[in-house]
Amino acid sequence: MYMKKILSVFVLLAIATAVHAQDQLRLNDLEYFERQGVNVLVFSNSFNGGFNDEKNSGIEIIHHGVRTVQGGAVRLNNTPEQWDLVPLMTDRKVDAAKGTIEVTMRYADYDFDSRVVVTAKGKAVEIAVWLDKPVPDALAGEAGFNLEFLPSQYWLKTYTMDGRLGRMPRYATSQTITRPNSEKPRQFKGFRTYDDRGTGRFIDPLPIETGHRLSLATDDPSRLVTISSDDAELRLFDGRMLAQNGWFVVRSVLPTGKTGKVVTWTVEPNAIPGWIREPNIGFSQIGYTPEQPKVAVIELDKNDPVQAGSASLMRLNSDGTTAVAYTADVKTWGPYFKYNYVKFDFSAVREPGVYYIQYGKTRTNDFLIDEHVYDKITDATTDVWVPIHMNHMYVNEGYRTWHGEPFKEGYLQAPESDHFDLHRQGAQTDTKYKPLELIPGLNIGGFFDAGDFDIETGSNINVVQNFIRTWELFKPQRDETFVSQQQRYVDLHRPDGVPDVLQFIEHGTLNLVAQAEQIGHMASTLSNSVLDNYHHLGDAGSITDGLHYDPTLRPYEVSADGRRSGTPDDMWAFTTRNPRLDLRAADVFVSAARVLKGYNDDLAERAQRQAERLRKEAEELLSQRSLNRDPQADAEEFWLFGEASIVHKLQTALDSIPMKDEAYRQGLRPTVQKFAEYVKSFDKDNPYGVPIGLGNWAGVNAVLNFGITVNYAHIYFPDIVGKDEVYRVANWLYGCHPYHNYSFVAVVGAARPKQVFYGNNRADFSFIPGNVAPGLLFRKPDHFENFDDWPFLWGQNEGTIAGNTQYIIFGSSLKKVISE
Ligand SMILES: [Ca+2]
Ligand SMILES: [Ca+2]
Ligand SMILES: [Ca+2]
Repeated sequence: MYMKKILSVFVLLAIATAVHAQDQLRLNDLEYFERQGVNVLVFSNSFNGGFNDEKNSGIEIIHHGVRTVQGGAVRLNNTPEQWDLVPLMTDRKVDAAKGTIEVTMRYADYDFDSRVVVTAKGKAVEIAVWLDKPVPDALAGEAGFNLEFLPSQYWLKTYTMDGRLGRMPRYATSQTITRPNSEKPRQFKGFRTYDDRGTGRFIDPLPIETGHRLSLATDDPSRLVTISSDDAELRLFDGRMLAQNGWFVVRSVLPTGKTGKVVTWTVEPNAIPGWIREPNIGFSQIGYTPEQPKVAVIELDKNDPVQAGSASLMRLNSDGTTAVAYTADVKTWGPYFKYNYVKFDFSAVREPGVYYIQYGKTRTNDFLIDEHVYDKITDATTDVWVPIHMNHMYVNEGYRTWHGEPFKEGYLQAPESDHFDLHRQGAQTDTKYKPLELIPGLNIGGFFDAGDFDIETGSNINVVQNFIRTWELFKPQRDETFVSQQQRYVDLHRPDGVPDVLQFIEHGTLNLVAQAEQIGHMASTLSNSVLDNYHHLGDAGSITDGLHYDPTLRPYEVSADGRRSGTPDDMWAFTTRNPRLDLRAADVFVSAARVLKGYNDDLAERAQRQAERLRKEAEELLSQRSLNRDPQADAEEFWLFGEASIVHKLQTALDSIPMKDEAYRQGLRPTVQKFAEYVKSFDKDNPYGVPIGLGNWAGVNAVLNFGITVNYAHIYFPDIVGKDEVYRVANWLYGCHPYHNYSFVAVVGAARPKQVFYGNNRADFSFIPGNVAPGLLFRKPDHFENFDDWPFLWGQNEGTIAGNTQYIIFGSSLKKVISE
């Protein structure tokens, strides 16, 4: 008893010391400020991504495990949009001794430099903006220091500004003014995000509140942040007034004519004392077949001690009772980035039924063990997601219209231009058309790229290829979709006697062949001509007015015959010739001709004819160009020898097996052996056993590629790549991954698929069934995330047409393996 008392005094002392140390924000070895429950990152991620303001950069706060604050930087707008200018980080200095991070930012368009110095001060950080030269006249009153708060984590929560109470709005309903366009800071490359309807004025949001001391989320300790400033006014804005993906913004305008330390804020994110993140039990939401390995991966806070013997599989009986089906010790895998991982193996349980996992106080939702759990994994994607993405069609489902027929006016020859979606049109059109001349016949077939509505030719080639591979290997006869090219009408859940995959191949081929016939070669893209309709959310049929653009009319004016308008909204075809793209198209045309023969003979013949012509012309062009080496070709070859090369090369070889003899197959054995070792290497690389990408776009495509190759390698070499390996990618996709345990495939995952995606209905915080999210986005230096209450970050939530058709191959090959 006595000894025990002494011990507890020691323990209490130790805890008190630890609590005191963890009370303070400290600059850690990974170069961010940390205390238990709070991380403050200062330009660990800078604004240099592919699409300007990706809402992933600047000063960021990860608050009790959720990245709720970002965008901290000198910005030129009250509520910056994606294409407003972002600062280039020109220098970043970390001073461990002083506990400061200093970042220098530059706006080259305005020759404007500023510095931000962030210093830990107890539980808070001081953020100071320094200027060596005053704010340029053109930015007077516009440049300010901004910090952005995630709306879905702050709406409906209470705040105070200088003692005045308020509640953060659920929907954008604050006030705006308009100002002359001449006062608007330049947007990216001079594009404009808005259509001013001929007024010559832009919209500027007014602040919701102003003052010097702001506390946000006073009713939620996990989100409470207090900001105070003596030398600058704080203004609270709602960025959603301009753009649905806007965040709440707190900002202070920089004073004009001043240098030195011009704005000082103290920012204190509240930390819940002793906070420990709840364990995330990763498992497959769609469930498990009785025979397959079943291993849950449990993600633990680094301060959360591993609980021995405490994982159980619980069975929900059909009479309403619950029973322990299995209990085992968890096995430690170890640390991976910021968390610690243990595994719970319940493979021994084979009895079909409804189960959940219990670890300590955490229990999962329920899932099935049953031999049929994989039967329907591709149905939502083929029956719903793909047909909704059919361009140039009216798409109906029951009582609901997904979209009207888009782009009835067709496509114009793009003039020489840069583009906001990473395309360029060179000075030469490489066609017989003059800039802005109508190229006839392109408004047919094809699939929307992703959360946007353009036809990316490269992706559409992939789509047709993916459907052809699916068709030739698995011959899916599923018919749930009515497709009439003559009526330009698609009706979901209405069988029409033709297998849907055949109709999808036809639909993709129609657009690609039209490009080859009308343009003479493949366009790089058929895309928006103006930024203000590129970010369209809503009915694809209303992106353009359906009337031919006539520059002799005034903007918004319609001709007397009602067929032309002065609104320059027509889509453009980007036609700079790329013979390598033409070769890819030629390959897919040959396969399409083979598949479509007997179903649509006319299209099959046209595809074959274009294949032969494109190949001949492309080879001639390439041999001419090889005298003068094409840098783009070098870049492509480099990619092939990069990280993806082993998977890519093996997949290409496996795809040829049906056309080759047994000697060829045997010749592949050493490569497949090597691949099998590569597959196993991921068990050491990370706790989840799949290739986890760390790029700005999360890695689902690489994971799916990997999964397809594992499936095919098992189909052709079951003695080298065992059946157990095919479940790796399925587990990952359907919930066994970091951050949360939701299925990355919309509606697929019995109890808990993700609920929001970056689809074209993202403004409704919704999803299109069958979409596959890119998944887990890595933020430097150690944070993975996938928001399920905020759809607008494309790098984690946007499914693409190429990726989702890749998923169909993955799912079809997995079903084949499992059914055998
Ligand atoms: Ca696009
Ligand atoms: Ca059909
Ligand atoms: Ca038009």
